Amino acid sequence: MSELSRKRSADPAAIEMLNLAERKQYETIWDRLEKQQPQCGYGQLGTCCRLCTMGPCRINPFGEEPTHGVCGATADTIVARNLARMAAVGSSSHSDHGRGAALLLKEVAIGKNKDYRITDVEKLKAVATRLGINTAGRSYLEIASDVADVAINCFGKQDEEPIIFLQKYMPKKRIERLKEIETMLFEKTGKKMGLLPRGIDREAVDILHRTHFGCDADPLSLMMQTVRCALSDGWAGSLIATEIQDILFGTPTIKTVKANLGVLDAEYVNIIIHGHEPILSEKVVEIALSEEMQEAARKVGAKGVNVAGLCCTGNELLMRQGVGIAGNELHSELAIMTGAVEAMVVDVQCIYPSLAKLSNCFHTQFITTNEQAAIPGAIHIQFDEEKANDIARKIVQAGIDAFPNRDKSKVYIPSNISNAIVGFSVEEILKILGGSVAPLVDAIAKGSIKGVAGIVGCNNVKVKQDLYHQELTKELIKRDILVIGTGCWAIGAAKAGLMDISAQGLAGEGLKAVCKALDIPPVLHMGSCVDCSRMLVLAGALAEHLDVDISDLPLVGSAPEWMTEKAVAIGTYFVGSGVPVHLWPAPPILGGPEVTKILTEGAKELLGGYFFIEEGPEATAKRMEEIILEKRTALGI
Ligand code: SF4
Ligand code: MSK
Repeated sequence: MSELSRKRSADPAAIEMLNLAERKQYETIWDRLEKQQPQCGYGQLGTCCRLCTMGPCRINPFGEEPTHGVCGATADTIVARNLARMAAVGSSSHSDHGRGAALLLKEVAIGKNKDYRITDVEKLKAVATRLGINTAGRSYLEIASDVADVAINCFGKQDEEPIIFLQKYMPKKRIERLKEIETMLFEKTGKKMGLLPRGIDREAVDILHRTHFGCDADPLSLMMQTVRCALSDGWAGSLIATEIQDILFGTPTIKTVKANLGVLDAEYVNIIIHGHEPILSEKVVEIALSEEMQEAARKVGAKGVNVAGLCCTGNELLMRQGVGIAGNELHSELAIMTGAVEAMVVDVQCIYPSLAKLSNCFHTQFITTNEQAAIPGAIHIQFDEEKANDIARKIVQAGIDAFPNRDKSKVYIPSNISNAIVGFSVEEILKILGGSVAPLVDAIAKGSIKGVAGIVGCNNVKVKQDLYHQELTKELIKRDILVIGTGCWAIGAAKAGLMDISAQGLAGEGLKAVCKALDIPPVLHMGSCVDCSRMLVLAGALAEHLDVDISDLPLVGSAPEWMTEKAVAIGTYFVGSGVPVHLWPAPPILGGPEVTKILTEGAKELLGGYFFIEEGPEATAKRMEEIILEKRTALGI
């Protein structure tokens, strides 16, 4: 085993593949990180600006000249503008995903799209009821049409009222608190600083406008708009994606799945689906598993077609269809290197452009499908929801056609595979609790469960893959803190066996007893990145049950290996919802002392939620536990 590979990943399957990469000289994302060293210190601190052509400008972090950009912008202004733009991009990515789901629901409801259907009528009615849409005596298609209209309206409405989804899902106490902060800030500063989002598209455009040359230079005002934009993601864009995908494809139910590269099967045509939106991946799975395609695969000498997921679209498939997951984001190159992948099919987000070049070393068809993620060197098969069946057939056939070109001498699939119990939608959690959050609240009140930690986010090649995810998770459950989460963290936890029932043995006595009684692992998979909205809904249900604000609850979040702008949006909407959030690596804000203070101390006072930075799983778990204990004391439990 190469020392280098072991430094790069905590996952034994990844280590094997990294050894292979080293032997065969396949370039990986880890190699490219090395070539980037030393990385720019100004960039890491957030103090470089290239918003206009008088720049780029950089601020000296040691207080020497230059202390201002050419236009006079301070380090704090530059840091705040950069962070706001990150949140706007992250929110936009999630929300545009939600828009796609809403538009598809409308097309299905009015009969324009015949390739998709509504799978979960019960969820449709529940969402409609929550939104105040009449369901009595109406057909489910009529109801779906209205739900889609309400969702679509959240994107483009122009009035000043808060977005309907947020109004109907966010607990009243949190809405009131946000309103009070708006009023207080106005009284104190004379400046209008809104926190309640008016329209999903509007809040992102607002950031693009106010960060244009010569607009908002006030760190506080910039940060408040950042929170508003992020809230439009969590309580609307992402939430719309989750709720409508449940309606279209089914609300996840508890099931056992397989995780890690061992889900690939050398005797089958292996198709990996990577990206984010289940609109594509659900269809590819449905078509790939059809008898027609299985037979086509047998004709070329395979035993059939095997579909595996990767990243968040993998999480969507695993939650709803029980499809095995080949890995998280840092596994995407490694999966291709197994030489056993006939097609890697991608839609949007978290897809390395490097995959095109790497696929050329193999017979792998690297297939892009979305005009928002075209990648040079890939085979592009444009997806179109109205012709979904035909296009999915073409995609699967491309994989089958590649099978005879597989070079068997290049095939190496690590045998690592873990069992994971997944599918913890809020509906399933309520079901196992007997229909209400009361038993969970009781367990928290008694102290068998001290609190709940939500861990989310990516792999980041700067952090040893999965190590922080796994060790932090173990440290928390050992301390009787229930861990829930999504995204690439969830895949890391699944690969490490932390979502297996046997993980109960790693939990503290109190948490273990609760998990045994409910027959669940101590680490719950709640879905993809957009499904962080499920955690908000759960937090909202707990808060409403106790008639407190979310910020009063013993809840804490962490993104210990984060890297994308979407993670900035997620972290910020948790903070805006009242949840303290740990980040590692440190975000690019440390060059702006005022911004750092606003996001840590200021946010705590204003919002109840705030960011904190901590390095190392044990220190982080300790700090998260302290926060939970503080909240418990304040609640008098
Ligand atoms: Fe420099 Fe100001 Fe232009 Fe930014 S906006 S590049 S700080 S002159
Ligand atoms: S896929 S945003 S690398 S979690 Fe959602 Fe993973 Fe982060 Fe992408």
